[in-house]
Amino acid sequence: MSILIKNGRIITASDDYQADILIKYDKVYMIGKNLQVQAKDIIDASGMVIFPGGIDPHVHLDMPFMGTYSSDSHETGTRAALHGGTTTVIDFVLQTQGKSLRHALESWQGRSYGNCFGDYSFHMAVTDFNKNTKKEIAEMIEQEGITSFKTFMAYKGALMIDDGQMIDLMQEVKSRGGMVTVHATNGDMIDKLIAKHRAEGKLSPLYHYLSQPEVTEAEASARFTDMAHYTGVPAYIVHMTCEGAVNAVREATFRNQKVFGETCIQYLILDASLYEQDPDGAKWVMSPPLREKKDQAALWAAINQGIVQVVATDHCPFNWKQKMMGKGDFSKIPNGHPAIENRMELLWSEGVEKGKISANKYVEVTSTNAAKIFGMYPKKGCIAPGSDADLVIFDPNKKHVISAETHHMNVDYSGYEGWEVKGKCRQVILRGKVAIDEGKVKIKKGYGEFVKRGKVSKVV
Ligand code: DUC
Ligand code: ZN
Ligand code: ZN
Repeated sequence: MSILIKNGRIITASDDYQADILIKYDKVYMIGKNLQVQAKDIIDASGMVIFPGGIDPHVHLDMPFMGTYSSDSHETGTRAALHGGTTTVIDFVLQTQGKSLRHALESWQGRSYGNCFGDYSFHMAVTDFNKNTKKEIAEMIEQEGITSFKTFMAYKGALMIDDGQMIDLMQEVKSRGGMVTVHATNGDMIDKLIAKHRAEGKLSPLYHYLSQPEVTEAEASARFTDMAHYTGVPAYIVHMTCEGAVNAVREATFRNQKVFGETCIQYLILDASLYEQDPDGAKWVMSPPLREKKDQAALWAAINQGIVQVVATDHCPFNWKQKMMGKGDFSKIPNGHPAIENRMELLWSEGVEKGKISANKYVEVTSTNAAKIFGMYPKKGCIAPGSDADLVIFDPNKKHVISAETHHMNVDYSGYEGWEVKGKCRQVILRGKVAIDEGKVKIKKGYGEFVKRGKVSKVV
């Protein structure tokens, strides 16, 4: 099994050059100018750019949440991801408070195993850290290849841990070579504001936004980075949305602390004015909420400054009927936004095409940095001999319009309906197989493999 891709413009996190790529079996075998080699299949990539398959390290597939389940399964979610150039996702296993990590892992394995089109891995969300859970940390890292542990500083009573548990968890994870990640918002403040708005009869989607002001995220981000500094654990803040959170991470980097930042595509290009629509604003009810234009500017700058290293999605789709569980009460709207399929094309169009980030930076934040931070590099996240042949052959000139009518995610609306995008994935290759060819799926359910990840890498 071999594929020769000819005449493409190869873009990695560091390089940008014209060459041919020979794939043998599941790996990149050789890269060179005008390769004179035999191959079973030849793809002419003239006029195309080729970059490493996208890695989205923040998705919630088939996740029980707020009285329902996110509407993309591992099957539909990873398939939609492939359509949009994302070849690997990292999903979140959620511990049920009072139960073990193993119990949660088995439940996620049961729903995902044999069902994925694309490659996938898991973070473990620790929602109840105690002496039993503590024993399981090493087991997750050593036996399961789950090396990152997610925490929530909000969603009290369901997911949140307190600062005492946080410090204990950080110490254990550090001693075992893992990383702690966080949903950094001040849960108590948010709960207070939600209760206040509800008591005042302020129930429209706008009050979701007004219940989570910037300070709730800035404060928690600073507190988290301080705790990570105190314990010495490598740390990662998911879905940063605002200037205050960026400043907290910048502050931490002054003391040369290992702290990484992620934002999501929606926070770069959508803003809080969408919440003025009622009930349509429910489409953008996610936590943290969309912010202001000044925050978008701060996030783009933070990407270029290397403070934010990853652009993910926090893909957590709910159909409109599910969203309308919160009709007349914003606090009951399931939080989440569908974007797993749109991230790569939107970021190219809004970021590279509009001159906000370079093409190399694009590869860094959509693939390479996530591979490095989460222990998958150089298997994933680069185009080099020996790496998995996960490649996107991308037509930078092809325009298209995003719509729920044509997308592949299992959700009946799009947060980007009518949005014109320049640039489209033409072929998506996963471990040496063409998975998507001009919009057609060429692989079967179950092709996607679980990726066991390494300990926190020395390459970042
Ligand atoms: N935020 C969301 O919007 N959905 C899922 C979980 C989260 O933190
Ligand atoms: Zn979150
Ligand atoms: Zn999330």
